[in-house]
Amino acid sequence: MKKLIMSIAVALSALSMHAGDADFSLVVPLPQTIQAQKGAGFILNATTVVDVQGDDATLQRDAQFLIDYVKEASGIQLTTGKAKKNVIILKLNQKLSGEEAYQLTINEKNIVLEAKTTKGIFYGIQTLRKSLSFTPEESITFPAVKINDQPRFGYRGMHLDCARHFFPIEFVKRYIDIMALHNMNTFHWHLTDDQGWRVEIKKYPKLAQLGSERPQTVIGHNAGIFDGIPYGGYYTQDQLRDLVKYAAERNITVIPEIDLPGHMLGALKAYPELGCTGGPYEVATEWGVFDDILCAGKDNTYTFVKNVLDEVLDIFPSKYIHIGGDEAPRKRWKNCPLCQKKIKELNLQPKGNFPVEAQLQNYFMSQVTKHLAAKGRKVIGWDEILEGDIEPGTTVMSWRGLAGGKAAAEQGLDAIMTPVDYCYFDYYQTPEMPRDIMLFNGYIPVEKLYSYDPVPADASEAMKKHILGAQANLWSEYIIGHELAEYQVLPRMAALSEIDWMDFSKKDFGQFKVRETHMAKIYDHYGWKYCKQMWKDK
Ligand code: TNX
Repeated sequence: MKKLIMSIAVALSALSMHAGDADFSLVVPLPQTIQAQKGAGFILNATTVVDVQGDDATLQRDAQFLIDYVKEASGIQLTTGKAKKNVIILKLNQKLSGEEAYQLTINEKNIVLEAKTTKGIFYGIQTLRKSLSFTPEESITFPAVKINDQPRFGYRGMHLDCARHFFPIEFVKRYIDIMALHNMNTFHWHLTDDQGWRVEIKKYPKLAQLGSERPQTVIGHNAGIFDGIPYGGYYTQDQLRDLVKYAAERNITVIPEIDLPGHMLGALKAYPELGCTGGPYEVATEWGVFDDILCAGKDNTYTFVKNVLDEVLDIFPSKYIHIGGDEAPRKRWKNCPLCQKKIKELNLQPKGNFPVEAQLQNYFMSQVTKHLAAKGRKVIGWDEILEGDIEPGTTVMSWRGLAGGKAAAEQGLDAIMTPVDYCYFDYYQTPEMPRDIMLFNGYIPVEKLYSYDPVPADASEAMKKHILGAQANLWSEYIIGHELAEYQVLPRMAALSEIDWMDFSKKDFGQFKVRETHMAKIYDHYGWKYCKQMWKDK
């Protein structure tokens, strides 16, 4: 019955509307409140002007985004200017609260977009953009409404692994564009791994020269057959700086990840003296976890890591730096005289069920953390870092389920939730058969992801306080080419955006599907690939 009433209501509102009208009920993530106002709506046409109040340069730039979006979506060319009516006003208002909040007030005369910060203005503009029909129009009617909106979480993240497969910088910008449309604000960039080092480091040129190239790549799920084709690629520091700026203009902070002390074969190939055995090492040609990691017993290793990170800090101004910490086997350290000497010197003792080498790993990580803290930065690590003593102020990225987030919060540490069962976008989003591409064997359909709550209602107070938000990861062992990358993240990024933005109690998968049908038109408009399975499922 409820469903029937809903569909009648939707049908009736559709009847009174022209197909090209703006419709805020179709925006993803759905704004927190949309209240209808008395009176007629606003008619936007080629004579509408955008009035940027004040002299904030960022606001000027945001106005240009708005003008570009309207042009892309409808063909209507707006200009900036001043007017009494037929005007869209953008203004900062210190009386409003919320770092990313905005308020939109629409009536016959004008659209007023106000926020405390330019971040809020940017999201208001995204909402205006997503309300458009993306069909050529001469005029667009906006309903008379008042919208008050702000995100549930301050950390809304997407990750991209450019180590297993390299994505050219043009694609990374496209990925940032997709994120911006979905109000995501953090890009976690996985830049180094066993299969390739992808950052130019001036002090250690061999990282890019040798560490970025593998001789060949395994076919399929480590089937033992190789393609025989050398594979490589890295980003210059200029390219990275340009990307940081591009993302910042779209309110996206880039957090670089230099994965330590494991997943380091790229670096070990270039500088074999940094490993326990001294090598020689090869950049990995298969997927998985490898025994050779950085030696924690040599002073050189610490110097190397600090020097590398100093250059990374210079490129990436983010408050957080991700230093990995995942999947580092301690086999080499057990047999390495220098690592064992270090353990003795430091008088490290095993903790709980974990061997003493886990404490050595945490010593290693805490040296790095202290170095970064002295330069005003904070550290994020994968949840394995909880296996030893951890530096205060470290943020845990919880990937192996809820446990990491819980344990972190109980120790008073912040956590970012990226559980493998919900947030791994390298997994399938289509059911068992038929599957036309080879990926990891996990299955995360959009509906399952949509049901995820980073802070469940029964969570402890500690969790409520310390969970910063949710992130999804696109590991790229099997992600070859930008079309597949887009297909894997869409439409799942839209579901993630509602997880991070909306109150859990307001979410409804059926309604999300209706909104997403509209969003798919926007994806089509920009030529982004996406998976259509959600619309095939009942
Ligand atoms: C686990 S999540 C990894 C990655 C893999 C991924 C594949 C994490 C911290 N490590 O190295 O690419 O699984 O899904």
